[in-house]
Amino acid sequence: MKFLHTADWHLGRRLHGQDLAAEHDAALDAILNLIREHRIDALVHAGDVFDTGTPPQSALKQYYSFLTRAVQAGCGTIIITGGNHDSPAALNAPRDLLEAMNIHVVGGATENIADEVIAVKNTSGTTIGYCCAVPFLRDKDLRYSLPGESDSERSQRLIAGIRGHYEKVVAAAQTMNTEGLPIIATGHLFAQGGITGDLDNKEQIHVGNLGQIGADAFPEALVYVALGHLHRPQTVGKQERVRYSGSPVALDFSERDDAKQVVIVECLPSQPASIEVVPLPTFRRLVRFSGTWEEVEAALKSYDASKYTLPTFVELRIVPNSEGLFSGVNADEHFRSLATKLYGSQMLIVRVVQERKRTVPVFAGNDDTRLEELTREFVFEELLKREGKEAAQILELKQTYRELLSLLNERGETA
Ligand SMILES: [Mn+2]
Repeated sequence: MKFLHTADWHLGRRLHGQDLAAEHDAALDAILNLIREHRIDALVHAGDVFDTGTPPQSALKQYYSFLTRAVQAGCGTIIITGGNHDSPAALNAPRDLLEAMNIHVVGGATENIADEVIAVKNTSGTTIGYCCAVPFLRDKDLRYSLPGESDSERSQRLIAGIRGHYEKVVAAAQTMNTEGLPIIATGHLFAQGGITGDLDNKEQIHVGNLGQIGADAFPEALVYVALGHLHRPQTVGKQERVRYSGSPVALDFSERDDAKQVVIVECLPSQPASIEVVPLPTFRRLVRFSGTWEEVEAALKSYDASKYTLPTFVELRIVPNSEGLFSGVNADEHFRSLATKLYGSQMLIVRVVQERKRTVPVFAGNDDTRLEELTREFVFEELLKREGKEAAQILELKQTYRELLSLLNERGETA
């Protein structure tokens, strides 16, 4: 069984108002080429197909067009699992139709766990392996939260729930697998020791976080675990078989220096998986220039924008110089017109942040922290403390707040 592992496409994503459809198109074309070149039997998507639960029509078109072309390129089986950004209902809506083309969709945890086990078939219709297609597991898929539960109790409950889920789904796969074929799994979760981008992504990760899972949560019977959720490619707990493919395109300035790739895996019965990491080209460069006005201007002038197919997207972070003053000129206007003069349509400044010295601290004792570096939950807790709420009350309100966030998250209305 030879399959391609990818995740976190976030089709329909906009970055500070800019459409990322062009790099998505290019990355999907590159994946299709790999499917042909490497004679891939199956495509395995570990979640976050779309950026929101209600993706734009253009993103849906991209998705369906890709699926059709992947089948034409020789994919015998396609497995799509839902991530925290996906709406399970939206992803599942065309399930019966797609099944006719051997495209299997598991948008959310299924009522009968055996429904998450997919027989992977090649183009001749021969079963060559099994995939435990586990989507992002929501609180309600695991166990309901208990009143008065502490953070660590909650985390332990979730971890136990996730472990239990994998034990059950692998047992179901083993029952079906009378031929002794390789069994793999997917997952959309935050694994222990996982490296996220810089602070920009903190909020996103925390909202979708369901406690941290170690590599040992995945039964030994799994020859490979294809993970999604973290956008930077990495293995979990130094185990080669448990890894994140990462996102195929940079979705945020925090990912500007990350390698983008897919993983091609070949599994033969009773052998460790043979794993090949295949880098994807950078179609669009995301760049951040930070420093004083003068430093940012110098960096902008010395940049080489000619190396990439698509216009470079730039974020500027300007800090006050030693006199503590900005130049009197409007920064947005100044740098945008400078970029146009230097690079024409090859560069677009999508965001200019002017960092001012804060006069009122965000919260006591840490006057350098910027609001966007904090998680929502942290800010909420600080507010409760400031209002003089008691510890027990804070615990309860935090839990309600969390449930509310996760509800919103499920509807794709946030993060
Ligand atoms: Mn994601």
